Amino acid sequence: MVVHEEDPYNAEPPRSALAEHAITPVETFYSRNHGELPELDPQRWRLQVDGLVDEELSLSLDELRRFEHHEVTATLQCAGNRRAGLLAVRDIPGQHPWGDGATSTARWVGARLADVLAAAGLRHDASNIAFAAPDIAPEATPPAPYGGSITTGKATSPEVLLAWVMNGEPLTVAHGAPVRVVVPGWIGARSVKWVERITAQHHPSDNFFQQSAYRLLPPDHDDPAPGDGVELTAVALNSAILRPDEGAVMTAGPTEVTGYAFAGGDRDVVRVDVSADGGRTWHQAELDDQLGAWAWRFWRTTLELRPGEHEIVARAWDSTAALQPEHAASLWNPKGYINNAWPTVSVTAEHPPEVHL
Ligand SMILES: Nc1nc2c(c(=O)[nH]1)N[C@H]1C(S)=C(S)[C@@H](COP(=O)(O)O)O[C@H]1N2
Ligand SMILES: [Mo]
Repeated sequence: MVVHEEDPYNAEPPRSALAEHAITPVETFYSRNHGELPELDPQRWRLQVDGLVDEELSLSLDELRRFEHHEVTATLQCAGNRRAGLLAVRDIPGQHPWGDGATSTARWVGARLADVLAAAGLRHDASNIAFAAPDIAPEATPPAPYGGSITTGKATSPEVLLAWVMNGEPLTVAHGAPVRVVVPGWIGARSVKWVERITAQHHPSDNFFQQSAYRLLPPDHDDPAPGDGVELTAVALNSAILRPDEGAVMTAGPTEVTGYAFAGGDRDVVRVDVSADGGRTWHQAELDDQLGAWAWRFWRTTLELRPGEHEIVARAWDSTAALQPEHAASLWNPKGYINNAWPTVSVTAEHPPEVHL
């Protein structure tokens, strides 16, 4: 793993490791933590459901597991994924320089948040569902527990889970044990780990990570107040080249190029173009089978590389016919979120060794 910070633990898999499996093994899955990992006792853990509900609930893990179980294959993607590309435009102090690996895909099993909210008698006037966790984030002023919220419309969609299983195994502490929220298609920040409280309310969460972090600010906005900028919700259409790696040196000839593409919200990836000449000419990549409506799509193509330097570029299209933006420079923002510019890697193809007969 490429470790950006030991404590709290923040790490992403290198491109080559991410490319190996469309369902990311737990030990390869990126980790994004804003505070020290809380070790919760699953026997004593309870989930409070309160706010605009007819009947408040306090569920033990066993009680939560009595709700119908559902499996969803979902990609989590941090809003800071590919920030390194924005840092190349202009500095972003105090933020991790994530590469293409602050995203991973798993099979999650849990109860539907919709079912739990229905059991509590969710009131019609609730517009937002807020989540609270016990881990303390020092970056909040003053230091405060992690939290966030999603709209009631999303919260009552069938894909949103309170999950306790990841890839067939009990959820690990690093990924939110005993129970985390999984909000497929939305930025990773809303998939609150170690969730302890769910509150139905008239407004978004007032947590630091809803009001101050994970908001898109204009480039010149350097002294933001809580609530400034745009709250980040669905993930923007994005892609990355996973093979070959940046700076690779290979023998000229047919070269396999692979990567992922992910369209957040309820959009799908429908096309990926790949160029071997910096975007002058394009080939359409083959898309791997869809893993489900909420997962990334791996893509692959073979480019014929002549001896010399090449700039490989990719660009994805989604089911609304939207294309990724070309340049990171137009996307730069003070916190370095959602860099979804066309990914590029520079490689060198060498003459094949001469064969003397
Ligand atoms: N309680 C809590 N939940 C959290 C976080 C956190 O720091 N604390 N990080 C969020 C962010 S920013 C992301 S991108 C995802 C990362 O999930 P992972 O570490 O399982 O990959 O968890 C989200 N949920
Ligand atoms: Mo994140």
